[in-house]
Amino acid sequence: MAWAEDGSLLWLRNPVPSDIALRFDPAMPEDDGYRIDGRTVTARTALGLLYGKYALLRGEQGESHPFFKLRILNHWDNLDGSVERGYAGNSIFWAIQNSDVPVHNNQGSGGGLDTVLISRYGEACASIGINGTVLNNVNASPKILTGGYLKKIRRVADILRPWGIRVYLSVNFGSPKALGELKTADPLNPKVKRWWQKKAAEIYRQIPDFGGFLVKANSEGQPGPFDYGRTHADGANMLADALKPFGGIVMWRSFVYGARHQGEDRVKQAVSEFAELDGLFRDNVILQSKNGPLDFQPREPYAPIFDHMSRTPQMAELQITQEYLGQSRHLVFLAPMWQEFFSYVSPDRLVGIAGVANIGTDTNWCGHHFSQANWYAFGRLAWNPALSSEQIAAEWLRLTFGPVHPAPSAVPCDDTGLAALYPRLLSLLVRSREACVDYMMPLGLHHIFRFDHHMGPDPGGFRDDYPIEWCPVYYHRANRDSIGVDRSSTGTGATGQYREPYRSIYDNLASCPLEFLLWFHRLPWSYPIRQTGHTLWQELEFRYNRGVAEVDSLVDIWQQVRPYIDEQRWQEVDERLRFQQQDARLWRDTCLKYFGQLQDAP
Ligand code: GCV
Repeated sequence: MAWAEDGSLLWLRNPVPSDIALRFDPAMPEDDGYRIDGRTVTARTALGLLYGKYALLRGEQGESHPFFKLRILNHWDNLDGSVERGYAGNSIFWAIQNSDVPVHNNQGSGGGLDTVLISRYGEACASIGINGTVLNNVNASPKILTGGYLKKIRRVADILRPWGIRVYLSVNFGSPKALGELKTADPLNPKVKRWWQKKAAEIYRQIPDFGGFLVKANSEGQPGPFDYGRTHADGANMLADALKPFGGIVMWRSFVYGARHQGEDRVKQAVSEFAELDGLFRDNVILQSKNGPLDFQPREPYAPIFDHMSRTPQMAELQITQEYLGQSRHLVFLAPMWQEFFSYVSPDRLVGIAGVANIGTDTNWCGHHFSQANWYAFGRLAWNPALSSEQIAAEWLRLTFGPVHPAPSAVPCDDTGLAALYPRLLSLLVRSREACVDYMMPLGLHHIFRFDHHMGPDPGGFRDDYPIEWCPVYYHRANRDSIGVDRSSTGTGATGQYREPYRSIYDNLASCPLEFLLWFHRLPWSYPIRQTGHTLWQELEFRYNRGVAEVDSLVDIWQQVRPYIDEQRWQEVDERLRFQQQDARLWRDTCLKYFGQLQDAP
């Protein structure tokens, strides 16, 4: 099987066919959708035609329209070129200073910008319908708003515009003060308001289609309106007013804990802080919330904040980079997790979706070849959240590993053997997230990762110099007798934040789904699991072992596809799968040993 030499263009190895007819139809619905009939693409907009061309490449026919208006990647890229929670090299936007780290395909002469790379990124995003990108980390450096950086951002925006991608920035709420231009960043202070208005005007002079700001405020040490006794609404509205004349939006994050509601169960704090503000935000403010109430765990119940903000536009933030799912070293296909979220939070309630990107300067973009499937899946679900995981996985597998057309004559292009193995590969891909839950944290366990880097298990993790919400022991509370957190109405009351029927389903031990059991309930080790006939302890053992066996199956199928995949990619994936195999065992053995010893303690 042939593999494009540059090794980088993922699902776009096959060029868009050149014999396509393109037609405008002003009578089509007012969006960037398309209609494909044979090799004719029809759309109302130029962007619709572009999207349609890529849809044709993946074999689509018929009419299709974007579900979410905002389909945005969030890059947690720092200005020094590093990427927070990035596992695929450095930032593609912000160069590492004085570094000889090679940037692949660096043919661009953009004065510190790899214009070719950024354009390819734009094409890859456009091919799956992504239409916005936040270029820098939510832990934002105030410097991003200074002249030199704005010039650079303008150039990035110019490169991405032909691909239909609008540029957004994360901003530091304390910027006017941090940059030494004002003595305060109080959102109600007239000078502060004026500062942001001027800054917005300066940005729009350079980038007329600039999208707006993403803000992490009063969270994990970031400055925010609380610093001045103001509310999140005061802060968000002040920025929204500055952007409004230019059509910009503010995406204000609800990921907060340890500030105003310090000491409360961490998973309750977003609702405690934001619910009372519903209806108080300007119409160009969108509340952006992570899918779960904690922090991108392999499995969480949905975040109940989505049930509380009926008068505020909302966006869901999903994490494509696998901070808590084996990073770029485990094969975990995330579409099933995101679909699970949509089964609780109807996409109709959301105006957009954001995905924390897993993209860096690694030659294969994402560190693990299969992590590209998560970038792809994010785009496809942002376009159509009703797509099945199977369909997305099948598309991606075919585009990524299928034959390259036209096949180079020197390489025999027989994919019948691979086709025979596809169903198994596909099914393992789709099951890989459930496998990860099983070998890391089954039955609703969560956040038992090693400190700081979040790779690997540390069920006994405790440091008294850290906030308790960063310590694994806070999340399972296991002792000699029991394990789990009572978040029911007799415990922290987190179940009370959910709409019915979920409030009752989760609150009641008998109806609580097994996958959330220890998230919502604290139970003795001998608790009988009605559905399986196991005790709680036996069920944990069973699930840990099941997860490990699934990874073994992945390794096995990867051996079988070897003849049909180019050797380089096969080797690179194989090496990571073997690491995952070891790591799954490490998770199982460490957790079972720790929990087992607790029960044996005198
Ligand atoms: C960008 C978690 C991550 C942080 C991240 C934060 C957030 O705490 O570990 O790296 O910061 O979430 O989403 O703001």
